[in-house]
Amino acid sequence: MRGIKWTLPLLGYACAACGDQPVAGLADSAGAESASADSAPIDTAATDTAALDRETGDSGAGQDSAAPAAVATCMVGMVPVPPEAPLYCIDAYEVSLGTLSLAGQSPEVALTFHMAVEACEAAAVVDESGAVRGYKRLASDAEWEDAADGTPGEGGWAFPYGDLPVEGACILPDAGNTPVYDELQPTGSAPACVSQFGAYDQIGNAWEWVDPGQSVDTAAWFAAASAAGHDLRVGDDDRLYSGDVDLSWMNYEGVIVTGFVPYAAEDGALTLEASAIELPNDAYLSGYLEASDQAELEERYLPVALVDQGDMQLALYLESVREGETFTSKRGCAYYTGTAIACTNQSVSHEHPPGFAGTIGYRCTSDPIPPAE
Ligand SMILES: [Ca+2]
Ligand SMILES: [Ca+2]
Repeated sequence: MRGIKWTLPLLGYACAACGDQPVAGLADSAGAESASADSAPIDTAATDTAALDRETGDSGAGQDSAAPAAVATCMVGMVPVPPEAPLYCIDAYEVSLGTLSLAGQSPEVALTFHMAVEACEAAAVVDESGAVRGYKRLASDAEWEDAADGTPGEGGWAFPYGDLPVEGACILPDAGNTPVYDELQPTGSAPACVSQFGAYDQIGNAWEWVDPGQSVDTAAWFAAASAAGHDLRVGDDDRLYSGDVDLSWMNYEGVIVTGFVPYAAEDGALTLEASAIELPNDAYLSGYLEASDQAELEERYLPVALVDQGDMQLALYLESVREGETFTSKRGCAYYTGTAIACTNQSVSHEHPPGFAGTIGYRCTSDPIPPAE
């Protein structure tokens, strides 16, 4: 029997007061649901003015047909990336009040990934005349990151405000990961936490759902894993077999599974020995299998289930019914987890299933509005 070295800390039942790490994210299910109840009054005038200044740098753009150098613009509340030749627009603030991008509001949270996608796709892009010019979409990983790092494509700052962390700039816990805030803060209330393009609170305040544009593709996972040298096979009954010692399990439902000692049985069937853990009633855990070199597998995760075999033995099965399931990204950390050093524009977590509804907000992007003919 050969031992398998786990490469991830195994996670636990969602804890109400997790001193959670940025990668864990399980505390999203705890607390903060009441924050949306204490929204500040809307200051649309101030918001609109600020947004317009950022969007166009020219309040007449789009209306003056004689302006030869007109560029595409963004609707009120969105900022162009980059301003000089917008590739896309992004909400300047975490979404609040349904689908709006406004300063001074409590961010929408407790939505699933699917709900965030639908909310963005239902939000009209409206031009200065009030005409609908299209609809928004949930920010993709590339869009979200470039809006934060200030450089479209490769490169950019590590933090919205620069390349060095500044404690207190964004709405995050302190350097020891002890919360400074006990609830979500109004959007845009940290004046230093703004990117070069004018997007506020990408780091901190609410976590944000972001679309990685990937879904479960079992064949692609096996091909990539094989190419990377992993020995992993699936039996006729979907049970997984391996002589590989470099795989790890990532929990899917927010269940604590510390205490597992994974090992490969004699025939190579992947099995976890559950010791000193509290199994859920059905002893069925749905999650992902990942390899330690996951980045080289292009962040593909294999959908697997742990199935109780009795005697505290859990077998790993491929969960083929999840083929095509959307992956999710979660970015930016939150007021209750992460630090100024740990939470960068480039950090990304993929651990939540698309149906998870915790303390995660979102922001939308859109195509720019073309200049008037
Ligand atoms: Ca970039
Ligand atoms: Ca945020």
